[in-house]
Amino acid sequence: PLEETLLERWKSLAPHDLASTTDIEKSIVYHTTYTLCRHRYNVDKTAMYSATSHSVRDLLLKEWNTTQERLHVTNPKRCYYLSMEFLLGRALDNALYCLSTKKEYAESVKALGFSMEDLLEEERDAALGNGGLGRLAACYVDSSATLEYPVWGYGLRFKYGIFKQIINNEGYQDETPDYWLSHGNPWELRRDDIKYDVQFYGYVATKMNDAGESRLSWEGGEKMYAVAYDMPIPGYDTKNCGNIRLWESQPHNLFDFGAFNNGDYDKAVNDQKRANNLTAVLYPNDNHDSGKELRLKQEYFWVSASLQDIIRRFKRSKRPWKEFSDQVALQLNDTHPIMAIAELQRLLVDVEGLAWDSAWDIVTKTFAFTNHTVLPEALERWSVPLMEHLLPRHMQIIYDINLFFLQKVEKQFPGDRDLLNQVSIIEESQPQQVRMAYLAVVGSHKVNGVAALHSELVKKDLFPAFIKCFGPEKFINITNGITPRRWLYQANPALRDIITETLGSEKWVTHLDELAQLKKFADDKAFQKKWMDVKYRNKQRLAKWISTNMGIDVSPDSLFDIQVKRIHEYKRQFLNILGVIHRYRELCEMNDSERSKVTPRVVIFGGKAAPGYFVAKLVIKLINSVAKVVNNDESIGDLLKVVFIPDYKVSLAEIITPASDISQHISTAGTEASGTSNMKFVLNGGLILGTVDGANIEIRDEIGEENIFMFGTLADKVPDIRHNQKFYGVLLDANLQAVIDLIESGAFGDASIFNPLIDTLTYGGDYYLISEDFDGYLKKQTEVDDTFRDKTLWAKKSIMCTAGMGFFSSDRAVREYADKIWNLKPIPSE
Ligand code: HBZ
Repeated sequence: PLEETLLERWKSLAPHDLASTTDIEKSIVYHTTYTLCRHRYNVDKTAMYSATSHSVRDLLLKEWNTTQERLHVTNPKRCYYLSMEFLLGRALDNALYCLSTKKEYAESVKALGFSMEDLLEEERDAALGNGGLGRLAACYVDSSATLEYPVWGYGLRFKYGIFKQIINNEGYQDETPDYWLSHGNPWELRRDDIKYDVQFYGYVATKMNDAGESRLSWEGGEKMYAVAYDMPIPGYDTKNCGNIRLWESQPHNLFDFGAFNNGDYDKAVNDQKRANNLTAVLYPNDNHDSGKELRLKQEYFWVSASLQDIIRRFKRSKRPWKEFSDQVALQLNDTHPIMAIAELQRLLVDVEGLAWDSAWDIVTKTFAFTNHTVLPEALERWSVPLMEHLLPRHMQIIYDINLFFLQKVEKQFPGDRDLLNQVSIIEESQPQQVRMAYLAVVGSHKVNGVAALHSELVKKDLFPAFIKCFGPEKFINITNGITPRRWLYQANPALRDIITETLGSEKWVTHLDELAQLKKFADDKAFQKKWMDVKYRNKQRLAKWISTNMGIDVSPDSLFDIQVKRIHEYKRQFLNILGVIHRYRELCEMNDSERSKVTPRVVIFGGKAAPGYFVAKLVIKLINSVAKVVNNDESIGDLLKVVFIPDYKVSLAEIITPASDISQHISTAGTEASGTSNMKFVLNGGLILGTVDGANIEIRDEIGEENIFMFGTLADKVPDIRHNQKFYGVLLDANLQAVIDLIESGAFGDASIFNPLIDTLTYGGDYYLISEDFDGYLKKQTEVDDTFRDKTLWAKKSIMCTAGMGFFSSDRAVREYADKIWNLKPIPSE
């Protein structure tokens, strides 16, 4: 450390704020010259975006440093959010708002000959996630930073994020790699000094420690480096700055000179290739376990590096190990980081020399687990032979964890063999499997679901036997939330401004409950007009995007009906497109007078299918085939348009979300754990058409059932219906049969290609209950059409939607985590 007098000198020289637009201009020119090494004759939009971002990053780093200093001095309990995915989207606009300096930067950029809008469009999305789970992590770090909680995210720095989706000429999805770092990434900081060894393979040996006791030790195998990259996460209206630390894999032996000198060049580069591969790409499956060795390697690599980093920080505090859980809370975002449980136990026992029981006590007080799905195909299981091969010592530890746990259960419920089988972490299949979710339950002090219904299903369907062992208190609900900063303040400036004007302050941005005051204005004609004008402008903005990027003209006077999310059978985009075909059929049969009464509609889809998910990809193809026919049918005109927006991502969601009249959240009841786009649409004054599933239920309770269109089978009826279908087959709804007939007639091109999709309705049962729910769906759609024609009523509903959304702020959700799970207090920046 530097001496006192030197410290003073450093302080006096510390970079100052960029107080004037001239300062900002200077800073941008500085970065253009010295960071990018560009001459003023050679500055394009990309360079200007980068220089501006570096300038803004300076401001963030200043806050980052003071935040770290504050935490260093106060040394509070900290929480680490372990998430394989952080679906952050773009950073520049968000940072400018958080630092309340957007206006000044826009002016400076303009003075230098550019427009801020153009620069914002230059930024590539950080798309290090699949969907809801990854975006949730991004919202939670935003709220943690804003609320000044000492929370860091830990994840992986994938070179390639989720693939870029292209819709080819035949209407199928193609995938291309998303090399998001091609122009560099001004929002990250590589930390060459923060680097850990991570080991794989090898064997377990018995060794003597200094005290002459024998200890098990993991030897041999292969090693890689994990190198840290930090991404500062600005808080809104605070000087606090959060952080996401992402690990990149690097070869351990930079070059095998032995092999090289022997002329074996291939072997020499082998190590490097393997290491570079490890964090190269994010697995593109959502809600589906791939079971691949490389994935398990990624998972372990990430949790091992993160735990080493966390332990190093803890050790600096010189506290005894028994205080670890007073200083550290670890939140496991789904089963992906569950190896952390075995790894912490290993580090404490094998490396730090703690007794098994003391170590296990620490582990179970430190971890908590969030479950995001009850779909069986999504629950991770790893085969025992694979685990023994890749992580031999961890496999032993998992066996021991299981043994001690089962012994306890046996003691509590003597002779209950069934119970032992039900709760065993090891599944007795061929080969044996490690049930990661069970390991999570045994190794955590709290398990939470992500919406009220889901949390009930977690108890009832996933872990019933564990309730017997641990009691119900271990299982809690924390309903998801979204950050109002990105999803209203930033994405919908026009709505933001009238809300602020009406409420008289911006307090709602961090106290979303304030929106309830809008209810007073729901019947106010002048306010309704302003409100619906904003919606109209947002629809125009989206229509313009669609026209420019896709060459399809849609009218903002039509009802905009949107379903954007990952393409998955359980989310039932198939139901939506079947409904569209039904609508088209009806339109075709109408005369002019009947048509004149129809509510014109634009049906918009967006979302990626996992590259290996055949049926989901066929749904995309069907949507595009229908779109082609409908959009080119001149007799239909504006009465119906169908649009599949390619490459749906966070930055597109920011344009799409504010533009909906209706959005669809129509999963088979009991399958969508929560959903978070439903919250985004309603927050922006969009009504929703949804099933009685996930957070739709709580949205209904908050905004009032008169403001939501709900239909469909209830979750508790689903199992019986599926069971009956097995015996009696599926009787297709008559309207649905007519729709299928139309597809099979070749109306949308070669019908045979859709057979595998149509088969999912009948062959072996209609698992997602499309036929069962079809009639209710169509009826609700008719109600939507009728309601939309009553502009006053619609405006009122739209206002009531936004007004009722206070509860769904991620600020509320993060506070709940802090209070109910992490036992964490904010550390105020001022
Ligand atoms: O998590 C989603 C749920 O489907 C959604 O209902 C919920 O709102 C959201 C946030 O809680 N789950 C995912 O997005 N899951 C994944 O993306 C995923 C990715 C890789 C996997 C498994 C699941 O191996």
